[in-house]
Formats: sequence, structure tokens, C-alpha cells
Amino acid sequence: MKALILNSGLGSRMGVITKDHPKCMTEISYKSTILSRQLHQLVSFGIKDVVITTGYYDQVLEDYCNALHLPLNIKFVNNPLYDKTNYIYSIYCAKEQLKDEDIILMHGDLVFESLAMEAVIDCPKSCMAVSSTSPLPEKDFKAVIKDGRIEKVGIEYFDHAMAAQPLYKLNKEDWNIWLDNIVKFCESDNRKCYAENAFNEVSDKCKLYPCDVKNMLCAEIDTPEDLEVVSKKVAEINERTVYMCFSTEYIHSGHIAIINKARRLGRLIVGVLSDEAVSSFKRYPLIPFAERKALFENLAGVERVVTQDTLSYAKVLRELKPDYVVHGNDWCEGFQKPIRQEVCEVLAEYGGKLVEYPYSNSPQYKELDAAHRAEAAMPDVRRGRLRKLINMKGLVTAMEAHSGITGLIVEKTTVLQDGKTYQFDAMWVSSLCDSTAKGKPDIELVDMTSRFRTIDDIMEVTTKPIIFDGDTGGLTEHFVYTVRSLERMGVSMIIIEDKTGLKKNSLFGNEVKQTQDSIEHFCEKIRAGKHAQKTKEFMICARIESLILERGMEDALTRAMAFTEAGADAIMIHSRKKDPAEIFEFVEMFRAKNTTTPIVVVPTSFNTVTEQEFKRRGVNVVIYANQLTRTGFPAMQDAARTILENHRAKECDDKCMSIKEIITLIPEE
Ligand code: SPV
Ligand code: MG
Repeated sequence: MKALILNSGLGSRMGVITKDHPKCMTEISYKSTILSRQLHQLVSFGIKDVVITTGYYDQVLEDYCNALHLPLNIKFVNNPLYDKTNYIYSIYCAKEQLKDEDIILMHGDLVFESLAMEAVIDCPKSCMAVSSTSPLPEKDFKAVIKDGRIEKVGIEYFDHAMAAQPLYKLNKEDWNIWLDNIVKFCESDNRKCYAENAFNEVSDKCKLYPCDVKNMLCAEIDTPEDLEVVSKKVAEINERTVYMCFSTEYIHSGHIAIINKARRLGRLIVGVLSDEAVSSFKRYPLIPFAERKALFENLAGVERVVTQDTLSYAKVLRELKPDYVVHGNDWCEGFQKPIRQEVCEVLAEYGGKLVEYPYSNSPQYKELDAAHRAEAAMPDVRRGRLRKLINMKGLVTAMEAHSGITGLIVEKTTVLQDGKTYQFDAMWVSSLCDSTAKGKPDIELVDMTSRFRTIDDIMEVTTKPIIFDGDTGGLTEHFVYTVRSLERMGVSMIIIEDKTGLKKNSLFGNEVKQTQDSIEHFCEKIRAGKHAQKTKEFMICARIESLILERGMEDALTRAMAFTEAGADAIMIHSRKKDPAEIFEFVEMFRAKNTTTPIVVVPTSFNTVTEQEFKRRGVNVVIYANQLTRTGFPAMQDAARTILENHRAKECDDKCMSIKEIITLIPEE
């Protein structure tokens, strides 16, 4: 697409303003002239080739354009008869430069806002800018509309007419028809009329449509009075601000394209989502906030970068009151829909506007995203993420997973509530659920090779950090190997319980015989594990069974202090009472002595306590240890019974997830 700007004329109605230069060089703001503004706008729309017709002060104009150093290929075409002819003849002079191209045609004294230009360029058909909201001008162009098309353009038409401005986009077929008639006019010495007179004769073949720019700025400057009005409007437009928010860790051409579109609307402010906000709806970012922020601060055209610390835009928008919010149209559906709704409501409070551009589903960007996801799942990246999440959020949640599919449920389940997205931070590979899935009792019967196989299945399809239930940790001599294997796999933390001999599930309490390990021996195991580990991120958590085995609070606290002294990175305190009192008491007393070591709880019995309350009291990790298993198996038993009772599967159908839904859970790569 080529732009044609008509700048040959004398601009005599401007008086002294055009004494030393052509009209298009008139300043309309402290930083631009009519022409420099147009040219910058063309650059922003990716247009590279421009034809400028010259005449009056032609050399001044050429020198000026060259001094702007814009990335444009400008051809100057002189109309030697500029003082005796109209611009129809300037177009005639430039005809060789204009053949077989889509054309953006504009008069050199036209000032428009970028949204008007965007509407014209995005119009799939040939079009002219008109305004349904402006009154019909006495002396300027009007377009006569018939059956949705422009039939005539001229100053003399008032019936079925709309105010029109000389800003056109012409597809080459339509332009060739018009240009041929311009040539005919000029070659038969008809050079003093408007080029539009030539269009009017061929408007049945040159299909031109109105493009309604309503009350957007799109006006010619003919007189000093016009200049004053338009300059004021330009000053107002130059003050407009645009807001966009990003969570991305890398910038690709799709981001650049939407940023460039946003920049056209005003001074661009970019909000960068905090790590916490990003990890609430995606995964923990590989590139930390400060670096993501620096990325945008150093991007051309970004005027300011601010922090957006929630998915909700409300706080930032009420503070900054941007004229526009720009976003891809992908948020019209899915989990972002309510966020978009809230943006619309907040913008309506002060008259801001939402501008949406088509979201690019390019396979190239999908590949980039997949590569990024894969990186997030790599052991070295995944391992340290639990520590980072604990430091960042204060409290993290983990949900039980015992297979690839349960891992995917933990990975992908999200809930949108009060403008925030909630999801689990980590996965718990429970000994109870791993054993149950294999139809075995939870007595360390399922060997480590099999447990590692479960981890591997989960790892293969997910990215979230993994907490491994290591039971007693086994013999110290074996435990050190387990630590290294888990580390290599990318597991973030192992929890070992201070029991010895035949371990039974803690929820049996003293109903079965269970033996607690000695403090000394368990400390030795912790020390050996810490000594064996190769990375600094891997965590060993000591689980205290004193309350389960009714050995008292004092014993639990003594152990907690001894285990942290031995090097435990976290303490898990367990209880099988419904009443959380003893857990709260432990947390309070431990925190009085130790404010930093993370505390882990498994609220299977004391399940009325909310995450917020745990956080307030000083807990750092809440593990939902078995709920997927306990809800999944009854549903399966029910399905099996239903089919047996009915001797067919039909009655079971309503209870089933569709195959389509099941397969959408499974990633394709
Ligand atoms: C598990 O999930 O296997 C646990 C937690 O160890 S509990 O069942 O509560 O003991
Ligand atoms: Mg267990």
C-alpha cells in the first residue's frame, strides 16, 4: 500500500502563515507540523512508500521531509503548473508512480486522529472518511450515499449527503478506474476541477464506500481559524493515555504489533503483572518481575511502566484514568471474561474506552509458549519454585496427585472469584493415595521405584512444584539415595515422618501400633539427607507425629526445635483431631521461638479452618492430602453399580464426563 499526499497548492487562505513554506509545513503542536504528523502516522501503520506532489516551495518541502529522517521511501513529484491547475493535475503528474497499487490518498492539509486512519485502512473495501455526527458543511466536501455506496463527492451536494473528508483508501482495481478518468480529464485540458469530478463520472464502476469516523478528529486546515480549532484538538489528543497490561516473560512480534497499535492512540503506559498475580493464573514466572518490568521500560514507545499487582485492572485504572485500555479480543471468553467486564465498568465511570484487536493465534507463538512451558517443567527450574512461592505468597496450597490425570487436574483447575483467579500452587504425592491407587495399604509397601514412576507420570504432563510424601524416609543409608533421586527429578520437597518400624497411616493414630523414632536418630537422618543433597533449593521437611501418637505438645515442640537445628527446611505438624486447637497452639508456640522455618499442615480432620486463618497464624503450606482420591473412587463405585443394576451403560451416561471434555484436559504435544 502506497500513500499519496497532495501538497502542490498555494494555501493562500492561510495568509502570512504560508508566506515562506507550503501549508503542510504549518505547525499544529509544539512537536509537529501537519505533514510531519501525517508521515509519523503513516510509519505507525507500517506504510513505507509515499508519493508527495509538490509545487509551491517545492524544494523547501523536499528538504524538510528529508530532514525528518523517517523510515519512508518518499517520491516527490512536481506539478509545474501548481498555480494554474487543481490537484487533479498533480495526481496526473504522479500517475506513473501510482499504478497498480492500493492507495491511501489524503490532502496535505488534513489532520486526523489515528483511530480515524485505522478505520479507513482496516475497511476491506475502497472507502472515504465521512462523519455521521458532523453537520453538513456549507463549502466543503460532502458525499452522496446511495444504497450504501458513495455516488458523488463534491461541495454542491446536500441531498442524501454526509460530511466527507479527503482521506481515502482505494483498492487498486477501484483506483485504476478513477485514475484512468483523471488522466482523461487532464488530457482533455480539464485540469481546474476537483479529482472527485472524475470519480463522479465513474462511481458506478469505482466502488467507494463511506467509512464513518463519527466525531473523531478528521479535518482540513484552510484558514487560520481552522488552524486554531484543530491545534487545540491535537493538543488534547496528544495528552491521551493508553493502558495495556502484560504478564509475558518474552516479547514476540505479536506483542510488538499490538504495542504499536496502542501507541497510535496515545502515550502508552504498560502495567506489568506482579509475580504473585502471574502465578495466580499461569505458573510461577521464570523471569522475575524486576526483569519483566525492565523489558518494557526499555521498549521504544512505552512511556511509563507501572506495577499491576492483581489480575483486576480496577485499582490501576481508577488511579491512572487512561483514555484507552487496549487488549486482544481473546479475553471476551474464558476466565478473563469477568476481568474484561470489570474493565468496561470502570472505564464507564470516567468515560474511558476499551479498544480490542484480534488476538493472534499464530502457530509460531503457540510453539514459543509450548517451549516456555516445557522449560518451566524442567527439573532445575521446577525444583526451586516451591521455595520461591513460599517466600512470595507466605502461604501456598498443595493438592494431592497420584497419576498423570490427577496431576493435570491440579495443574489446570482454576476458579475465578472476586476478580481474582485461584489455583493450587503445588502437588502432593501422597503415600496414602499412591498406595490406594495401586490397591495396596499405606505401609511403605509400594517401593520407591514404583513411587518414582508415579512422580515421573505427573512430571511429564505438569509444571507445578511437587512435594513428595517420603513416609519414614526408610533407613538412613537408603534415605540419602532417595534425596538425590528426587532432587534429580526436580521434586521440590520431601516430607519424612518421625516414625520407625512398620509405618501405618497417621489417621489411624494409636488405634494401631506405631512407633515414634527417637529425636537423635531422626535428627541423624535429617542431617544425612541435607548432607547428601546437591542443590540448595531442595527441601527436607520433618513431620512430627507427637500429637497423632498423643505424646503431648511439649514433645512436639522439643522435636520441632531439634529437627530444625538438625537442618530441616520445614516442619510439618500433624493432628487427627477435628478441633484445630492443638495445631494452633503448636504454631503459636513454635512461632514464638522460630519465625522463619516454614510450617506445613494437612487439614484432613481439622478441615473447617480457612487458608486465610492458617496464614494469619503463621502456617506456610496447606496440603489437601487425599480429596481427589476420596471423591474419585466413590464416583467410580457408583458407576460400576449403576451398570450392574441396569445391565447396560445408558443410565450411567449422565454421571460421565464427555470424552471431549476428558481429552481437552490432556495436552497434545
Ligand atoms: C498421606 O497423604 O499419605 C499422608 C498424610 O501421609 S495423612 O494421610 O494425613 O497421614
Ligand atoms: Mg503418607
